Amino acid sequence: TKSLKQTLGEVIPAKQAQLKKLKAEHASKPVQQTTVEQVIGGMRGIRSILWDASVLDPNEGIRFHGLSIPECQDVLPPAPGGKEILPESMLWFLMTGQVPTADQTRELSRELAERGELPKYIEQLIDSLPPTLHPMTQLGMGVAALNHESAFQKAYESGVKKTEYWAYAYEDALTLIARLPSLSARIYRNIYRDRSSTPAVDKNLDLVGNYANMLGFGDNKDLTEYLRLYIAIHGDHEGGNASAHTSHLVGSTLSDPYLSYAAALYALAGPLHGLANQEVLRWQLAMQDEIGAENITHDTIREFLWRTLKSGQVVPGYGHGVLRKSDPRFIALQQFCDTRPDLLASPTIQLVKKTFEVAPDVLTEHGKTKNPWPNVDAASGCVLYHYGLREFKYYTVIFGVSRALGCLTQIVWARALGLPIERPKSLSLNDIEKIATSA
Ligand code: AMX
Repeated sequence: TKSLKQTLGEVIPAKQAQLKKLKAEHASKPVQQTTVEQVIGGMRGIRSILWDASVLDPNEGIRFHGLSIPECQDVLPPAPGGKEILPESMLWFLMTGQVPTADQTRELSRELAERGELPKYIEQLIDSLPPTLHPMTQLGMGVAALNHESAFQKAYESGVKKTEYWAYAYEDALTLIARLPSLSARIYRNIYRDRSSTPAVDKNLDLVGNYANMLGFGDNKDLTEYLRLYIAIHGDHEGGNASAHTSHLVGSTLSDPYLSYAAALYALAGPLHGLANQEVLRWQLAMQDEIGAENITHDTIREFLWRTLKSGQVVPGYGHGVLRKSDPRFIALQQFCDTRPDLLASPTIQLVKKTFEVAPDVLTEHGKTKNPWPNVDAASGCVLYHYGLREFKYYTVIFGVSRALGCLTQIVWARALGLPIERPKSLSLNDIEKIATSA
C-alpha cells in the first residue's frame, strides 16, 4: 500500500496546476469588498487566507474536504475494535483529501509510533521547568525546542530547491505530530503525577492509544475512544481562527514547522480561543460550588449566568467568531455521552446539559453576542473530568495535540504551493476616516 507521503506527492501536482491557472486567469478579480467595520472589528469575515482542507459554514459548522463530522464518522477508519475516528485517519484525509484504508491508517500509526520518543534534551528541558508554569507555556517551549532537529531548517540552510520544501516540511510535520503525545504526557506527569512510571511509546499502539497510556489512563478504553474522537474533530477549523492563522503567518516566513506551531499554541492559550476549554470547567465547578449540587435547577443556573454577565465576564463555551448555530463538534461530543449511561449519570455532564438548556436564552436576552449557541469547549472538558482527568488547566494541551493536524497539514501545502510571505496592509485611524468620508 502507498504511504501518506507517496499519496501526498501524487495529489500535489493537480493543486499546483489549479493555483497556477487561477493566478494566470483571474488574479485581478475581486473576492469581496472590505468594510470599515471589518478593519476595526478583528478582520471578521475578510476572505483572505488560502486554506484547502476545511471550510467553516456559519450554520452547518465545519466540513473537512466537504464532509461533515457525521460523514467523517461514517468513512474514516477507527482503531481496531473501536468506533471513533482515529486522528491518523483524519490526518491522512486532511493532507490528501482521500479517505485512507484501515491498513494505511494502521501503517501511519506505526510510523508515528516509531518517531514518537522524545529526545533526551527535551525531557531535561521540560523536567527543569517549575510545575507552577502553565502547561500550555511548557508545551509551546517543548515544541519550539524540538526544532533542534528540523529537517526543513537543515534543507533550507543547505540550499534545497523551493519546489522540494514541502517534503522536508512534511518530515517535520510528521515527527512533531508523533512527539506531541510524549511531550504532552511528560508535562502532565511532571505537574500532576509521578513521572518515573511513565511507559515508553508502544510501537503497536495508535497515537492516542499511546497518549492515553503515557498519561496513565491506558486502561480506560472509553476515555481513549473519547480522546480519539476529540483529537480527530478538533484537528482543523479552517484557516482564520487565531491558532491556525498564526501558524500560517509564521510558516510563511519559512520559519520551520516546529516554530510555526509553537507560535500557534500561544494563540490557542488565550481565553477567548482554546483556553476556553479550561475556563468552562472552572466556571461550571464554581457554579456547582456556589449554588450547591442539590440546588441546581434551570432557575439557579439562569441566575448564575446573569451574575457572570453582569460582572462583565464572558460565558465560556458560548459564542463564536463564525458559527451562528450549535457547534457540530459540541453535538458529536454530546452524542458520545448519550450512548453511555455512566456519562449520562455524571453530575458534571448533567450540569453542562442543563446549562445548555438555559444559556442560549439568557445570552439572547443579554443581546450582545451574535451567537448564543455553544461552541465545542462547552462540552469537551466535562467528559475528561468524569473519567478522572480532572486537572483542567491541562485541557488546552489536549486541544494543542489535536490542532497540529490541521495547522501542520497547511504548512506542508503552503510550501507545496509555493505561497509567499504574508503581508497584509495596515491603516491608521486617519487613513480609515479619509477613505470612509470620501467613499
Ligand atoms: N458571553 C458574553 N458575552 C459574549 C459572549 C459570551 N459567550 N460571546 C460574545 N460576547 C460579546 C462579546 O464580548 C462582544 O461584546 P463587546 O461588544 O462588549 O465587545 C459582543 O458579544 C459581540 O461579540 P461577537 O461578535 O458575537 O463575538 P466575537 O466574534 O467578537 O467573539 C468569541 C467570539 C468566541 C471570542 C466570543 O463569543 C467569546 O468570548 N466567547 C466565550 C469564550 C469562548 O468560548 N471561546 C472559545 C471559542 C471557540 C474556540 O476558539 N475554541
